[in-house]
Amino acid sequence: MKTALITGITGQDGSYLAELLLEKGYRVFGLVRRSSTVTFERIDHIQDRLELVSGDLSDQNSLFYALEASQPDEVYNLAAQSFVQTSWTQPVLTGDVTGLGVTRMLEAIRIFDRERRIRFYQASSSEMFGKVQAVPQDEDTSFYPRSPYGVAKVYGHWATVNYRESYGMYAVSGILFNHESPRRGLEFVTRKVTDGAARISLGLSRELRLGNLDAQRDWGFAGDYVRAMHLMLQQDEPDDYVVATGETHTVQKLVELAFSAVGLDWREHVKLDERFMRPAEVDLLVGDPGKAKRKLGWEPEVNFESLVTMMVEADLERLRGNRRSAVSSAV
Ligand code: NDP
Ligand code: GDR
Repeated sequence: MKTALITGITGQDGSYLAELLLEKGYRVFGLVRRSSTVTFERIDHIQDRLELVSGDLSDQNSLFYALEASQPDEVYNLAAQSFVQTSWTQPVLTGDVTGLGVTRMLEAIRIFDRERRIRFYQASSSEMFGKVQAVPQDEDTSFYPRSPYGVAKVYGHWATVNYRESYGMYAVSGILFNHESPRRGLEFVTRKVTDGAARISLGLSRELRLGNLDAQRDWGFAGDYVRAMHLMLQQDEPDDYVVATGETHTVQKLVELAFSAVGLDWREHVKLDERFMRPAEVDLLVGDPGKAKRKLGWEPEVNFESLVTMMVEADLERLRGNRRSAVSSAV
């Protein structure tokens, strides 16, 4: 039986990865932060099969304790301040957690695991490509990050490559393009739009305020992308991979699909709002997943249209359920 330690287990990807590893018979540990409210919504359904250890990527010692408690074969570093917009208002925290946090975990593994037994996965991002240098983007495309988040991810990416080359660690970096699901945080544009369309169709809200509708993203399904993370740690040699669908769509197209899924005309409900525009934008992301397909045998299974429908339906169901429970608690 293999053992994995997942940082960011309470996040979107952490929850899907934990499910996948449990299915494969892993013993799964998760690093969780202390909070005054419970943040386990995404792992509620599997919590009795997980072992949670308390820690924080900004606290070096807690990472040693987590390694000692879990004795992992594999470490998946998914924790981060992951919202791009917030990285402009909290650039130092983003640099500390999303960037330096990677070095803290690599250092903890380097010192704890002298035999180089532990395999390490770093959650790198297509945001590292930033300002368009080539289309589509692959493992050889140069980085030009456009936000403090992107800058921090570039640091974490090169730290991972450097520890592999300096110390012979099995350390890999998955350069994942946007991936979404019904568990996506409500602040990210896909979920904001599917939740907004569902709310408006149920009469719970009247309008949806958005920023740049022209940005283009390569959107896939998170459940597909965690399979690629696992595959990257099962290879003979450590290497870095782009994970993407190879298709790109505008934010406007996302909006059109979500609103038409609930039978509404988006033009009647969507308002542009300067507050959601970014100081520097990433205009066009589309990945070339050729290497992941050839070497890992990885393929995405959910296309963009099915993803949007899945998310709208999940939001409708959740909101109808909330309404029912509000009514029943009132009677
Ligand atoms: P989420 O924002 O959903 O989850 C982030 C996780 O990190 C949460 O569990 C959060 O804990 C945890 N976390 C935040 N700060 C700290 C900290 N200081 N110490 C320990 N844990 C912390 O992100 P996703 O699941 O979407 O993404 C997972 C990773 O993949 C992130 O690193 C992200 O940057 C990266 N990525 C994501 C992509 C995507 O499209 N989803 C694409 C490419 C990369 P809490 O619940 O307590 O807040
Ligand atoms: P992104 O995701 O920045 O690509 O980072 P997000 O969904 O936040 O934005 C995608 C695009 O939509 C435009 N947009 C809006 N975005 C938000 N959040 N809210 C709005 O109202 C809005 N209107 C337009 C944005 O300008 C942008 O162009 C995600 C995160 O998961 C990162 O952690 C990850 O690394 C990258 O994907 C790959």
